[in-house]
Amino acid sequence: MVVRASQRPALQRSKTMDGNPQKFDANIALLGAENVGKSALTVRFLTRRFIGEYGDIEAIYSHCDMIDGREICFNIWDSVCPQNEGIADRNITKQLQWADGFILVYSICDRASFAVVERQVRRIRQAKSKCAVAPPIIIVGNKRDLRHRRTVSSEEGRLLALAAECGFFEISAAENYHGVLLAFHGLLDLIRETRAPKKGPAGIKGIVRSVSAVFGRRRNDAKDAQD
Ligand SMILES: Nc1nc2c(ncn2[C@@H]2O[C@H](COP(=O)(O)OP(=O)(O)OP(=O)(O)O)[C@@H](O)[C@H]2O)c(=O)[nH]1
Ligand SMILES: [Mg+2]
Repeated sequence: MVVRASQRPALQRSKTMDGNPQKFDANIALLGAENVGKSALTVRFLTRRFIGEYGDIEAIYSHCDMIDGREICFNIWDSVCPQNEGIADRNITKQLQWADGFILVYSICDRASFAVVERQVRRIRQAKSKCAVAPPIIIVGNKRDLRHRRTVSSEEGRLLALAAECGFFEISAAENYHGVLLAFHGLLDLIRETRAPKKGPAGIKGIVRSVSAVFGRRRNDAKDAQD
């Protein structure tokens, strides 16, 4: 079931700014195996609270905040883990159309959930060829408060992120808000980078400057030779 908690169209990639230059929309999809804490992370980010049990509802939430004097609207798709690979493939197509960036969550005490994230990274990166810009990904190892039951080392998480050019955080939604905030804001920064206009080739002024630098140096060299 998909519950929409926002007024904006659910399956539409966010437009740059809704006509308001001060507003920035970021569509974020949370993916991962069952029970890893996707809903806990979402609720922590939205309300700063950890409530313990969340059910298995799929929902898109909207949350706006002023960050550095600019209104930022986070649209967060808290997904449920697909039952099989076929559904996962269909879902990823929809999610890629909608999302500006992904948070892939595993539990540090559930090895199988890490394997799910490895597959999801591959799936997103393979589908990347269909997108104009590769969507940024943050990998989150959750349940850090249960490190005495850890089955996935921090190193493994970091290496996966490094290999797939993703951000990485190991956090506990249960223990604190700050780590969750860092993960969401880390992804926001990456999304903003993908939307920033790329620098074009040097303009006419740059060319004029470099040409005159070359000729200016030649003139000086010739003058030095004469002296
Ligand atoms: N100890 C601990 N428990 C957590 C943490 N985050 C979530 N949980 C617990 O893990 C269980 C699953 O959390 P959910 O947020 O429902 O996980 P989910 O990934 O949304 O699960 P599905 O929607 O069923 O796929 C709940 O009992 C949470 O209380 C955490 O950081 N530490
Ligand atoms: Mg959930």
